[in-house]
Amino acid sequence: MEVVTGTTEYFKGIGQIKFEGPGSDNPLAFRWYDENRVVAGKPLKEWLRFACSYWHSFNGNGSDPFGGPTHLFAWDQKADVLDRAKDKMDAAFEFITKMSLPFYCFHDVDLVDYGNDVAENERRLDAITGYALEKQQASGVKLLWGTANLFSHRRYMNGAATNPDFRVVTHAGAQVKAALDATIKLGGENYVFWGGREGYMSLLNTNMKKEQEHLARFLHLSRDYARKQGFKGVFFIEPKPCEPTKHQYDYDAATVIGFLRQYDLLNDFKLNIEVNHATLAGHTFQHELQVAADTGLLGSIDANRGDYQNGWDTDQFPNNLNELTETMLIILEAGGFGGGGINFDAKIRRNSTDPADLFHAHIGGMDSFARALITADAILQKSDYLELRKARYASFEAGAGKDFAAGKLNLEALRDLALEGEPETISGRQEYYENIINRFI
Ligand code: XLS
Ligand code: NI
Ligand code: NI
Repeated sequence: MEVVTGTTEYFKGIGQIKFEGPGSDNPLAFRWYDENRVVAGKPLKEWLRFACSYWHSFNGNGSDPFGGPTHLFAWDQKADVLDRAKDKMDAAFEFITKMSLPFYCFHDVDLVDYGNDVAENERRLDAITGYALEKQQASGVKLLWGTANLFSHRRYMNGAATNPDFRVVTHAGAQVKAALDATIKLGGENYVFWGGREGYMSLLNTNMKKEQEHLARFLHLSRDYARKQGFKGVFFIEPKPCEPTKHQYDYDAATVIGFLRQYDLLNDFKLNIEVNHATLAGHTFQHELQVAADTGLLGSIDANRGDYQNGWDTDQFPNNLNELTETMLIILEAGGFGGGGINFDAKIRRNSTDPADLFHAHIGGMDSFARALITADAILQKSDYLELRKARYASFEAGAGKDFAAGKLNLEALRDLALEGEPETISGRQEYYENIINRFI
């Protein structure tokens, strides 16, 4: 990939990050992410399909509830809205190409500031996506997914598609229409719905059934519009249990799958599973991935991690090899992503203020995933992991167990078979399985 800079170079002194192998002592190099290395029949770059998230990397200014911005961006200075947006895009493509990230993801309002005028917002988005198209063509970087931010503007404080006021729903519709147009124009491979405020703060003032019906209706309209415009990609729902609402309707993977089934959306929608959302829902990330994979709906992931002491979506960069190896076991067994990839929905800390910090964060995330994929593949190829798990269910492979699984036995038959006596105990061997992971890291 060619490095693409604008007239100003924003990350001066940092060149393109290269693979140098585990022996390298260069902190600005990949040790494991050799994009062309073939694992399980495909190069790493095709398995992993890394994406940079525009909002964290180029808009996230380090502010928190206790203090204002600490990241003062050189690309965020000009007075004119579009000039500022173009500077930001120059910085974004410089970073993305220096990192050799094949994809990026955005919300409409990440690319350019929105005001309250619907038609003016459409013009702004159209202008900046024209510029993005040039950048994509010059670099070969592609859009993994686009989305609309339906949670920051104050009009969405009671929800967007699920707002009790229809006039707010119309604004959500206008915004999604424009975001779909932008995604299609840029050849976006997928489109995401994260329902930040699609939920409630109190059931006392909420008609949950009505709101969920409106959400389903809204998704149907969006799908129909995009298909009419020729969009061939996948729509993703990104589950999250809460934050900013007390309860979010897309609570977790199982809840979303039930919703998609109930409202006849299974043909067009898959899931975008985020690590820290899984843990907020009281699950592991692996659990959420497995639920999605078992239904054939594992579309994409938002990679990050929470903090063991903090109960909110801290969006830290991933670095836990044990957990990532378990993750990659599931993704490998599922045959990869259904249209998506790995979007780093993650941010550097408030006090990470060197331009190099953004590079270290992404290098760490990409290397961790690459190493986890290589490790998981070795486990599947060289260990007894799959055989052992299969053997646990051997009693369903023949005789009465097989008949039961095929629906050929009734409850009375089970009772009669139980007369054969008490089964011997069989170990679940959990410690043995855990050690397999460590053996191959
Ligand atoms: C917030 C979500 C958000 C989505 C995109 O928690 O993760 O960043 O990925 O709207
Ligand atoms: Ni996310
Ligand atoms: Ni999140």
